Amino acid sequence: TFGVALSAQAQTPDLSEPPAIDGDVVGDHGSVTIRMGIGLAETSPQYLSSQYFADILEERSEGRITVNIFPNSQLGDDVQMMEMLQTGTLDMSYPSSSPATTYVEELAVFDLPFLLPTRDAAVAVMNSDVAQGMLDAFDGTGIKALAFSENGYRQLSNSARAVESPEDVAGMDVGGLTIRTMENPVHLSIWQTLGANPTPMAFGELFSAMEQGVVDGQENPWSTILTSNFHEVQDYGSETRHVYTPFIMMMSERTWDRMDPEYQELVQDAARQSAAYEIQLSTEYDDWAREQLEERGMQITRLDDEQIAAFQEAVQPVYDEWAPRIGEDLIEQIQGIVEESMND
Ligand code: KDG
Repeated sequence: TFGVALSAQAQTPDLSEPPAIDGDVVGDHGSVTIRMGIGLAETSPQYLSSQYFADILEERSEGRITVNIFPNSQLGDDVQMMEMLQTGTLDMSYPSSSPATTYVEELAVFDLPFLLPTRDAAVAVMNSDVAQGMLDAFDGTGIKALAFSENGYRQLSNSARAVESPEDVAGMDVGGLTIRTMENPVHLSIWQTLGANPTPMAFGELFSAMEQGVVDGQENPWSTILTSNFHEVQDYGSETRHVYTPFIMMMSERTWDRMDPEYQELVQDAARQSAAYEIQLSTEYDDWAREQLEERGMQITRLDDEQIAAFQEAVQPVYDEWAPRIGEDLIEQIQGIVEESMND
């Protein structure tokens, strides 16, 4: 309808055009159709960059490789879609790294709160050999991990009250906020430590859970909150930036193994290029999406350094609990990359 078309239009900022598609046309190795399931909506950087991925493959294969994208968790949530990749019932997916820790435990390093203070630092980490090692570690799981991009900095939203401090999350007299988390134990630990009542839940069920009051709130980047229309059921937002979550572009190993090496190389190439474009779009969305949410009536609390520090201090027990399990060496390696990027 008219209203829908208007709001969809309003929900895309003035974004960079995708880079021109370069590289040679590949040889004819037959027709391939790739079904790709994603969690987010058609206006998200995730979808727009997946479309670019599809365009690269289509153009460089002269139409022999087709990618069909299924948005809005319509084929399942991140956990289910990764299982479908393993069995070969789905060709590609694009989950957050957090639910993928069941396959590659080291990915949990990204779930540690306040570890990656700037986007440059996060990108430096994702471009590092350490991160490439995490992608390679999927070998043998039935999943071929192709590239990191970003979901981005997660922010808290809820329907109950403005949150400026850990005490507001815990709610002292009134009780802790009920917060949906991703299916990931470090995230559970973060929200338990802050005094909330965390409930892991599939992303696709989240909107109605908030609408029906099953949970008070959730946490996701502003772009996701906007493009999934969470502001319709969430009055309050807080710019906590508590976790930077990567996305991982993934393919079923069965699909990968069926493709000619030249096609494989093209897919790998297109994944890297579209992942870089996704990070660019996601960056452009960040402040813009927050402003859009404010315009749509969400009351957003910016936190100053001191207020952020209070959250950081409050979640210290999460490090104490998880650092030994994730690996002190790995954490130090990541912190080294962060420091280097901050000194550049
Ligand atoms: O496709 C990715 C989304 O399904 C998911 O990762 C979004 O961050 C997300 C969440 O909160 O589940």
